[in-house]
Amino acid sequence: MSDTPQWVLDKIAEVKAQGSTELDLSAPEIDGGDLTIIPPEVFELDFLTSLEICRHKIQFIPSEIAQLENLTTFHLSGNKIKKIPVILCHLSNLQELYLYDNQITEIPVTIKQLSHINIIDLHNNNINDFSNLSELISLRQLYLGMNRINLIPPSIGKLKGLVVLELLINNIAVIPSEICHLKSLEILSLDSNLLSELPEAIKDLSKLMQLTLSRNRIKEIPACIFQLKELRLLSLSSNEISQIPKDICKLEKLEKLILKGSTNVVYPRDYSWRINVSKNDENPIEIPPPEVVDQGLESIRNYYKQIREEGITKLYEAKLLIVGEAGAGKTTLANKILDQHYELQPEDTTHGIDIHEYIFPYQDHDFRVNIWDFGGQEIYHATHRFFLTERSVYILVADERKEDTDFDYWLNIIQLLGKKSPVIVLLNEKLGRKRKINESALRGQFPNLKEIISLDLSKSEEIPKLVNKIQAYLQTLDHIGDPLPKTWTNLRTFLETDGRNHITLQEYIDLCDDFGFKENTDKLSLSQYLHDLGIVLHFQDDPLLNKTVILSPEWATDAVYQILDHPEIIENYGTFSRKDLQLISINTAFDNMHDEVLQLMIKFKLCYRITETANIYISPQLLNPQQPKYGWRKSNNLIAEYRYDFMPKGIVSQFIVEMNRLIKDQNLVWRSGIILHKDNTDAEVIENLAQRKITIRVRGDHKQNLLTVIFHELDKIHDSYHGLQVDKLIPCNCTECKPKPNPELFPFADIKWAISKHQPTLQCRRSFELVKVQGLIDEIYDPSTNLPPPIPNTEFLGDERIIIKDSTVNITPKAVTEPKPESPISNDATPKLPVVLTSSFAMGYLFALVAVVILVAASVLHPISLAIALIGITMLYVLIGVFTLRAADQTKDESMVQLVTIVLQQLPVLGNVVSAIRGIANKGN
Ligand SMILES: Nc1nc2c(ncn2[C@@H]2O[C@H](COP(=O)(O)OP(=O)(O)OP(=O)(O)O)[C@@H](O)[C@H]2O)c(=O)[nH]1
Ligand SMILES: [Mg+2]
Repeated sequence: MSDTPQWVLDKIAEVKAQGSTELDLSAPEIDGGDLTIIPPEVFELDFLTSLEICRHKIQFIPSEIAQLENLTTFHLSGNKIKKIPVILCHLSNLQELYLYDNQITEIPVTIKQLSHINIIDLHNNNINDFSNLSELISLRQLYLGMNRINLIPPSIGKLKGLVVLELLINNIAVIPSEICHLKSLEILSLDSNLLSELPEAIKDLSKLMQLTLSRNRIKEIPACIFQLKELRLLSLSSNEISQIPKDICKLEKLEKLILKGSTNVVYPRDYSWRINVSKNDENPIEIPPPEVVDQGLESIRNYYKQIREEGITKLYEAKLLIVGEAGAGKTTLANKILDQHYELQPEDTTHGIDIHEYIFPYQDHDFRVNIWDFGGQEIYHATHRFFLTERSVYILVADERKEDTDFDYWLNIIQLLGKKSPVIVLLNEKLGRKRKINESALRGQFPNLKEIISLDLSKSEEIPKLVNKIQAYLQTLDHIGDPLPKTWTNLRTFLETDGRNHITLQEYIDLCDDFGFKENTDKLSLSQYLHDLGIVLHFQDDPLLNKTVILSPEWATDAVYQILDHPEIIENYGTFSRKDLQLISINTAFDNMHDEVLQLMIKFKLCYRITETANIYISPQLLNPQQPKYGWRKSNNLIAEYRYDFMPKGIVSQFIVEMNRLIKDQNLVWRSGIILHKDNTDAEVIENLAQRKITIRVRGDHKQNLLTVIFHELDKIHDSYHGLQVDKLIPCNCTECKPKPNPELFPFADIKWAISKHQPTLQCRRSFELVKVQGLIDEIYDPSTNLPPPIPNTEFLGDERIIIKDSTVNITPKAVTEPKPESPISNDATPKLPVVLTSSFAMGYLFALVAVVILVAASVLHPISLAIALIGITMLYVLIGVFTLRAADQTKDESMVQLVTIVLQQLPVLGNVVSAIRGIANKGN
């Protein structure tokens, strides 16, 4: 009797009855299918033109395949095929061959017999040589991503009809010049390889519309690219490119230039997350200035147009940031830089930030430095992320006497926010006191730490040397001497002389017009550039704040900090009313600007308005540090966690501001935590700075929904710190963990990795149960929130070829037939033993096995006793298993023999042997 499952026989009968020439036996989910061979009945259907059997466990293609001589489409992706048999090449009518997501290592030489082949998709296999494909002159699309290719054969030039060539995620270091013969090529994907240059011959690909080269080692955009007149999309993110040359303007048809991030990355297949592109994948671009580049391709084109029309000037201006704990000597240092003969005196503590202008001569120019002297008190730390900018020089001042400086925290936050900006540590030996710090360890950990200087600021003779060093580091900043259009520097000089603290966006735009700016993108690029250099403040992404350009950053920071520093507000644990602001009368300069100041604070996530009252605000970092007492039922919670390599201060206070609309009881919000309430559901979110983690517990009717919202908000905050290393952990939902208040947690990175590897399950470390990856995601994500899923499942392919899939799937461009989703295969029909048996009993079985072997080895037992003991242990286990299955009524239709096989298959060691024997038996059939 045939072993072919009934559902296959039914499908075949249906095809015959309908007179269809297409048969699809694919499983809906990866590894979801249970076929280990192509059912023999299929080979009787010699009228088939299309056969699809995807996502099963098929290991080989039998010779009977040659009987299907009418096949034009053969789709066997997502199986376990190791070899393309020669016999397959006899299918001379074949036009489309899909064998992706298999384990193929070689392409047979006979493949050249497929003289009508149009599409070959072999992505995600183990192929390293594809030269045998070179004779297939009818080939239009070739997909070879995710293989082990390190060489493109020169014979590739013979594939003259090729339209799509996809070779991403391989180890290719060189492209042969013969590629220039591919005159029909429109899409060339070479991301995630080892390329540092391209052959000049690329310029001859006159039809090329899409060239993707992200994640390679390119330092300079190869000049030949600028001759590809038809190019619409060029992707270069995550390379080492520092300059976009003006020749980019020659690519008139270019619509998209991708220089960082994964958004809009376009692939013929959905690789986006197999290659794990993140939005932080950038290039170290200096020219044009990053603010111009960030505004997009049009802005880059305008920048060069302006330079062409008006000529250039150079900018010698930079920001020097002095940070450290309160009383360390920052203000004293700032004063010493401004005037080396400055006499030390008792200084008032700095409120917020003091900004000073400092000018020194440099190469016949004035080099202008904006010194930002930060108040050291803890309360100011939460706003650091707005002001600790890139492309600046940092001085971390540490008081040697107090020894209170947390070098790890400061150097980490500077590295996170200042990126490659050089850092000088100044050990201020007040009263000549010195301390040893572990200099080499710090230097190893923080490559941007340039100098550690010990010095007593009261000794004037040591100051000139220090100031010279600071000047030298300022001069080495990459943007110094950047060419800028003349209009930019003219307007910058004008703004400097403008006495106003702030102007409206319209006034700024009018000024730009007066100075000859033509494009709006240029005006915004300039305000962003000045914002980054600390010259103005313009928050372009905030709907209220973007209407004001703050010409005096100090004015704005003073306003904010005077509120936070106010004793009454501190005493009220951060609660204040709009009226209080007038009473405080922080500074007459703020009159009529209270709304803007409040909005600035909300923008900085420093306060929120209590929803139920009209004008009461709360600043969460001033809240009571004491966690309030409240009851929390621990059963049936949804648990999650974030763990940080380095945890910046203020994440939870920003979160509180963002989520304030879900606060039901203001008494249940404290400095490091919050209780949220939504639709009969509560969530507790608590920050633990010492352990560098945030823990989340959710209980109630709509746990997934609330957790989806919490994840979304926290992820948004994390994203605002580009490069923050944080892992999200989500709960295991195996039968043992699910009811527990402390389930096993899976790092989200593992989930992504499992999906990229087509691994449908992960093993719980506690119960050893296999849990479905998709099930883990479903547990934490509620699509009804309309928030983006934790793992993107849609990709947009240029000319509206939209690809929509579940998160574990492959993608097919328009030309390729999409596998039909529905299939009668159940996901996993095999009855499962209870976890107790598969975990603890299995362990017991293994233990007994090892014990018996040791006893034999030690000659305590005779080898015959070993055999008897093994059989005895196994039989005992099998009996228990069989009776358990019967008792659970999972298997009323199974015979005793089948039940024994099922139990044996779930035993460690023996299970593998039984499966192997079954596999061989099936092959034999
Ligand atoms: N003797 C001596 N006193 C110093 C030295 N550096 C700073 N001081 C004194 O230490 C006190 C605090 O110095 P500041 O420069 O105000 O410290 P700060 O880091 O700006 O402090 P905050 O603004 O509160 O963050 C002042 O009274 C200084 O005069 C030093 O090198 N030697
Ligand atoms: Mg100070």
